[in-house]
Amino acid sequence: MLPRRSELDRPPVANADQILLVFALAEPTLDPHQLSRFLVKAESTELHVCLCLSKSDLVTTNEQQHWRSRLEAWGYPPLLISVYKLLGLPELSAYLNQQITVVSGPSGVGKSSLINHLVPEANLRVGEVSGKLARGRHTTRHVELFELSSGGLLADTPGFNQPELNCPPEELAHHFPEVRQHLAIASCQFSDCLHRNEPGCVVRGEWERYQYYLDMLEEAIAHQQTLEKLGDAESNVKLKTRRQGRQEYEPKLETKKYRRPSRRVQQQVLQALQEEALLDSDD
Ligand SMILES: Nc1nc2c(ncn2[C@@H]2O[C@H](COP(=O)(O)OP(=O)(O)OP(=O)(O)O)[C@@H](O)[C@H]2O)c(=O)[nH]1
Ligand SMILES: [Mg+2]
Ligand SMILES: [Zn+2]
Repeated sequence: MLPRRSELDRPPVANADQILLVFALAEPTLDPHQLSRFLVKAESTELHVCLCLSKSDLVTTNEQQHWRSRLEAWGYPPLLISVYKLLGLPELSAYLNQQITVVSGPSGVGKSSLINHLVPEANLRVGEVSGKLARGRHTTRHVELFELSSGGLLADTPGFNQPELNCPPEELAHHFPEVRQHLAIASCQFSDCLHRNEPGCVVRGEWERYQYYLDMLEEAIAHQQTLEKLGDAESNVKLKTRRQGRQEYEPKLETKKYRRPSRRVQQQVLQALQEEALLDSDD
């Protein structure tokens, strides 16, 4: 096994250099909230993120231009492609050259179709999109690496629709290029500013995704609180400070195991488990 330079948990891929996030311009409809969640999730890996908009053959040039300038303002100049009409593919190939790239995105956006075009011998199964929302059908079920003839590896991955936002609340803002840009020229009055209502905040303001940031922040805070409570309820070790300030974990007393957790903790654990089950079934 080679040493690991990077490691993703979902999809499980080690030593990737970059993420190619694929979203379709249509079929399924491009949802800016969903795209933002994927972008934040991708940024949290600290790998380089490239945004690719597929199925450009399905929309007008006006629509293409709309998304191009909107996403440029977010900090992600997109690469527009069509596998059907063979558009934008040489530019994309240049980006993939000699790199290990994870291809990620919702189900049905054409990840496997793209890889089939770039690596014909991959011969991947491709699925129809269906239903009113033209959702994908989760055709790809596993992660596989393919070798590009020009050098480099591409990982096909199963699409999923709702990435979980599990980054610490104080890190969230750094996953928005717009915020990084603000903070490169000025600082908030408080170093631990969460950019909500704090005085002297330089991030709060009129950028398009500011409300998305606030919504995701609420979610990240709730997620952290659930984790803390789960930890409290389930942990069977406790931190003990010994002589000379040395800290050690020691098992909690046996009797603890039989003590009923409080109703409140039981409720929270249940709720967290239910949410987890819902997220899984959404995939
Ligand atoms: N119009 C158009 N349709 C495309 C294009 N590329 C792929 N498709 C269609 O999009 C549908 C989904 O393609 P897939 O390659 O299976 O999508 P995927 O992203 O791998 O989906 P999952 O494996 O479910 O995550 C198929 O019906 C493809 O034929 C394109 O450039 N234009
Ligand atoms: Mg696929
Ligand atoms: Zn601030």
